[in-house]
Amino acid sequence: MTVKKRARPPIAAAVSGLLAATAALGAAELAAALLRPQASPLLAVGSAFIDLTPAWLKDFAIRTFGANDKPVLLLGLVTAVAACAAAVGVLSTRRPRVAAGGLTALSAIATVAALSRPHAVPTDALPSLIAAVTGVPALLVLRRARETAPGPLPGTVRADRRALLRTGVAVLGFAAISGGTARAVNAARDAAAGGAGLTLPLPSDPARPLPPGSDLRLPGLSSFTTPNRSFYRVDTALVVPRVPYRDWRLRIHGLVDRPVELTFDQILSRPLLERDITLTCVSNEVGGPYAGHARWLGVDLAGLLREAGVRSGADQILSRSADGWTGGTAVEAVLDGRDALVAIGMNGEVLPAAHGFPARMIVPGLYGYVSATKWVTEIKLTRFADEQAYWTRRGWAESAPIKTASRIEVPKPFARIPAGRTTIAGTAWAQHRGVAAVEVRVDEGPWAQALLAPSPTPDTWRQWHLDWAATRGDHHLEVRATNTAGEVQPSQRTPPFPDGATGRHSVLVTVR
Ligand SMILES: Nc1nc2c(c(=O)[nH]1)N[C@H]1C(S)=C(S)[C@@H](COP(=O)(O)O)O[C@H]1N2
Ligand SMILES: [Mo]
Repeated sequence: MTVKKRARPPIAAAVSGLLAATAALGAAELAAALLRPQASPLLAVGSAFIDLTPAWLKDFAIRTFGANDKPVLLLGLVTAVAACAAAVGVLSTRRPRVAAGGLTALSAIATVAALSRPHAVPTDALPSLIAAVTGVPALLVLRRARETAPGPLPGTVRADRRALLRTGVAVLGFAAISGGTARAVNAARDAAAGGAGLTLPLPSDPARPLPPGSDLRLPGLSSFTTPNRSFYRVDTALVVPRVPYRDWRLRIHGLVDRPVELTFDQILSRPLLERDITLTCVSNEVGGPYAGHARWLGVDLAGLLREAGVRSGADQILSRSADGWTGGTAVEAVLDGRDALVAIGMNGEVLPAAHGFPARMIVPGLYGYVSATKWVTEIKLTRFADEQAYWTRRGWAESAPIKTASRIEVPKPFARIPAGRTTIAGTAWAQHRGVAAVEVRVDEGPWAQALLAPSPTPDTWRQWHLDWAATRGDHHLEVRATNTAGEVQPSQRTPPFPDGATGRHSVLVTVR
């Protein structure tokens, strides 16, 4: 009888692969931190993945993971790299050349991704190349360490645990030091780029104070003004772009008579408007959270365009951000008298990095993807027929005015509430037209008029509330809004793609 010895899982080999990859990424991150953070292999691959993701998958990610979609993507990416690295490690025992080739192939993918990013420069290839130049030797050194001692039989070798451990610790130490230095360099750069210490000038045209009662201050109802910290964030940037304001320029060009280039200081020295504008994302589902209200400070975008002199035939403002994202806004909308801004302040603070520092666009009444370009560096007057913006290229509508919407925030879905008098409350918006009425019905009964809180302008949302004598049992609460043009929110449910969701929000509650 022959006893077959079961092969032991090649754990040491897999761990070696992981260590080699960690060292490779540590060195690459350090190179990226010193050259250009965007050139980090993980970021470049992740960003390329985001841009190549089909719309349905992106929709799914936003729906499923919400604001966590980016951490989830990064985690997925790291897991995939780790799996490849472990496989390369196992392979390296018998087929070192193939394993080295595998690592090199991974680095080549990252190189291509880095070089294909918008605004890429040739040196963006370096971090990924450095990853290969570090990873392959690390892999081979660890392989040698696994077989340095003579084995029990003549001509065989056996792992020398201590040598292996020593090499492993050295490789790990290298990874930790380079990765740690990269972090410190990035943190210092972010701090230098941010607007900390910057004081904003006072507006020459301040917003009127909010009318008393705009904020009903009901428990469970979102506040009228959304604090910057809790303001929703939607963008394609895997890490928040950090744009040093001293180097920042806004270039207005294309179909204009006089191209304009402005520095941040020039923006600061212009008359600044302060405006209350509620921002909404086209990806918001009925009743969803991607809407927020802020008081923005900025320069009059229409004024800037008039200075540049928009040529006839230009119908699109193609704005571009520091990270290459583009938004296409109708010239007509910006010039029709609404308060479109190049904003530098948000709720009395310098624009937070996540919301577009040093400057972003804000246009009342249009969904963010066609109006609210963050980290904006370029405004090009062009024609819709000639150039398409980021999401338009992916099938989303060219023209995307915000649809009238309303949501119930109190009570919460599936809440259990005591019988008797209670309050139903929520928010409604129809930016630039304004909300004229909100109605609520219980169990498909007659529509009842909710009481509308005042709003400072038609460009903001409005809170509403209604008293309800709740009776025992399960109830279905439903809301609909009407804008000032008399258009009632349609009952038909449509998904966000391609120009914004429609349908009524409703919640089920249990009254005890
Ligand atoms: N540079 C850049 N600007 C952008 C986006 C983006 O992906 N990149 N997303 C837009 C979208 S879809 C929306 S809804 C708003 C959201 O702005 P916020 O993140 O400040 O809430 O920003 C817009 N501006
Ligand atoms: Mo959006």
